[in-house]
Amino acid sequence: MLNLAGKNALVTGIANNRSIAWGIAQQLHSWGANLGITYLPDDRGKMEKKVAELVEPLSPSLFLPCNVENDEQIESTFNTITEKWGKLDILIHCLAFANKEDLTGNFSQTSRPGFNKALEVSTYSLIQLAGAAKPLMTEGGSIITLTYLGGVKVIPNYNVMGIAKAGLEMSVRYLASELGPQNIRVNAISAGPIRTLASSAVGGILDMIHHVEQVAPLRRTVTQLEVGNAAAFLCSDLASGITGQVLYVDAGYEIMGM
Ligand code: 0WE
Repeated sequence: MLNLAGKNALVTGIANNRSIAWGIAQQLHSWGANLGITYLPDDRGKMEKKVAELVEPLSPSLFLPCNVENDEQIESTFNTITEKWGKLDILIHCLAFANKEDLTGNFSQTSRPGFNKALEVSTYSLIQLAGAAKPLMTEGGSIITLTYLGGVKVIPNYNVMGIAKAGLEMSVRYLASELGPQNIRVNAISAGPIRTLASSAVGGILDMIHHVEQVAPLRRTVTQLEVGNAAAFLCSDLASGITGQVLYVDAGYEIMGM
């Protein structure tokens, strides 16, 4: 039986009710996990209020601001986990950002600051959070991040995010190798395109979704809750032998050549 009772799970990357991280948080909660939720703070406190209202039904025992560009916020997040929980079992990394101008047009025109920003927020943050989580995962653990096919194959306009996801997937393997002896498993879920706050800001996402609906073996896209179920499996004891992997939750799209 899938059972996450007694497990403490930190979930990053919830922005609204369309976030994949929201689908994951709901499923972890439904299998009995104790949740800690982080949000990206803004100076007007709008995000804090919005995410707090959304997650209230999951009664998270921790609710913390965590901008991964801010070392103090990361330190404070993990200090709070140490104080309030004592140990961490599950870390869900659902963070990515690239400047909008770097997600369109010629990849060769990617600016150095744009490149650095995308890789800092989307790739380095996994390394950093895993490093901070390691000493807290005293009874083993499971780390999951979200990736996309654009890190393996060329997807028009994904551009610098493709490089960030390629680095992210390789980081999963290096982290899995380092943390395995401590029984900490590290895996990625490669989700098919879903309408979210991030993807809706991208031109042509509806055409991409329409394409997947024509071509994917299941003739549809996937939902946030389906990604959530895969995440629940990966961080449960049912997946105790799985680490360093990229699991495609994409209605089968990735296997197709035409
Ligand atoms: O990883 C992603 C989203 C990444 C993303 C999206 C945005 C939009 C708004 C990162 N940073 C930003 N910055 C913004 O200002 N996906 C897998 C969704 C996605 O994004 C694409 C896609 C798909 C699919 C971008 C271009 C082409 C396809």
